[in-house]
Amino acid sequence: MSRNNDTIAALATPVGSAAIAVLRVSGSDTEVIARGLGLAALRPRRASHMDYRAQAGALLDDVIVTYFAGPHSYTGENSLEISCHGNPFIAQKILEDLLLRGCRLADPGEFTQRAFLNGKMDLSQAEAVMDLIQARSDRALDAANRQLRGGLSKRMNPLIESLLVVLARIEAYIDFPEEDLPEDDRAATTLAISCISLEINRLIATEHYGALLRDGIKTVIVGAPNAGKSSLLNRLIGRDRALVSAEPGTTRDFIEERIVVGGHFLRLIDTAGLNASPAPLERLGIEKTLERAVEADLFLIVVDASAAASPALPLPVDIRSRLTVDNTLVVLNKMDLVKDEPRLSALGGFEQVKVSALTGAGLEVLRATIGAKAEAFSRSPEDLVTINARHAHSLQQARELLQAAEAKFVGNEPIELIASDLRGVLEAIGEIVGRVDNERMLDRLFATFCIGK
Ligand SMILES: Nc1nc2c(ncn2[C@@H]2O[C@H](COP(=O)(O)OP(=O)(O)OP(=O)(O)O)[C@@H](O)[C@H]2O)c(=O)[nH]1
Ligand SMILES: [Mg+2]
Repeated sequence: MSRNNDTIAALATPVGSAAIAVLRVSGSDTEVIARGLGLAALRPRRASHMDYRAQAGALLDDVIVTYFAGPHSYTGENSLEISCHGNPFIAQKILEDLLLRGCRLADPGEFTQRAFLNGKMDLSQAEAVMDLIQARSDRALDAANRQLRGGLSKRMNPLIESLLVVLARIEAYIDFPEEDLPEDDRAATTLAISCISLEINRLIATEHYGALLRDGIKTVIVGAPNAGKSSLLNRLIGRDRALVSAEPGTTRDFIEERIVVGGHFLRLIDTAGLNASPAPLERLGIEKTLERAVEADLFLIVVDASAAASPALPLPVDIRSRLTVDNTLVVLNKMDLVKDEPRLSALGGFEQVKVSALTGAGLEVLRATIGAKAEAFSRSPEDLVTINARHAHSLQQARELLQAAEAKFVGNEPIELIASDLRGVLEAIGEIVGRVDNERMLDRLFATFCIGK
């Protein structure tokens, strides 16, 4: 028995009091353990209500046990799910008993790792399981579900196929160094390499979107002191998180909260008011604000619309240079104090929403507008796949090797050097789905090429 099919057990639900807790068992001894628990008929996917008795005889709980026969299980192995009452003490007793019965405590992610090793899913799908568990917005959920159903693999496979074709085409000439690649093959190879390169670039470009889905759209609330930034944050998150006071310069440190607006996951950041002549401590806060603001995705510029003077903002150039029509929303706050139209010449170019953080007026419109902004600037095609940092790393490696191969190809360098680079590209891309299918490559090589030419 190897470490890859010994029998593992773990609590599958969080530790804490709940209606139920679920324990999982998977591996080669599953049947023996199931019978030991008193499950006589091992009928797959049938839930059995039974007493759970520890090996020593003590009654621990009444439980529901479901047996899954491999390969039609999550891990691909025979496995069990045991639902007990959601008491961490009971779950722990059952887990200890399962260990006594011969299970090993599972490592983190080990059930999914087995699913991967047993061919139930590829690496990108295994990663999608994590994304699914962590999804915090409709969009993130959507992307994770797509990836779990093989979205990324579907994009990778044609790439792998084209690379195999290119390799097949040129590798046949390795054994005939005196022969030049015929013009047809040269042209086809050049075209294929640029198509592959285009697709790799397209995929790399989705990394930022993936980060937005996973980590949230970084939305920074900026504005002059006392404009009502903290009041707005509190309104948007629905509780009094940030300190609000009539005294300017209240917020010193930035405050970050996560919210979902219109199906988008936002990291909402309240910052210190931008004061042109700040006190020393205030200055530190402002520096932090600037740090946050330069890397923000979305800007909510809060303006006190009731201020007598035209509320032109002392927006530092670092921020001003980042503002675009797509990523900026001007929030005219304190509308409850405004009798006439608010004046706002300096920021006239940006979309504006009138609100009162005090009364809550205009907040629904603001939410909808933020949602629309988030939508517009993170808009992506239907077949969108998003990549994570690991995928990006592999793709960048693939891109470098592909560029090297291209340069060698243009420079008429020896085919074996080009082929070696391209095999590197194949390997880098294979890492994404977690397989470097050399056997398939060889089959393909000989199947598509007639060497007797
Ligand atoms: N009338 C009215 N007062 C508001 C509104 N929003 C905020 N205020 C008041 O304005 C003052 C400043 O509000 P804050 O939310 O602390 O403003 P801030 O922009 O976070 O201020 P700093 O952190 O000091 O930069 C407080 O007295 C709030 O009660 C509003 O919509 N209407
Ligand atoms: Mg504040």
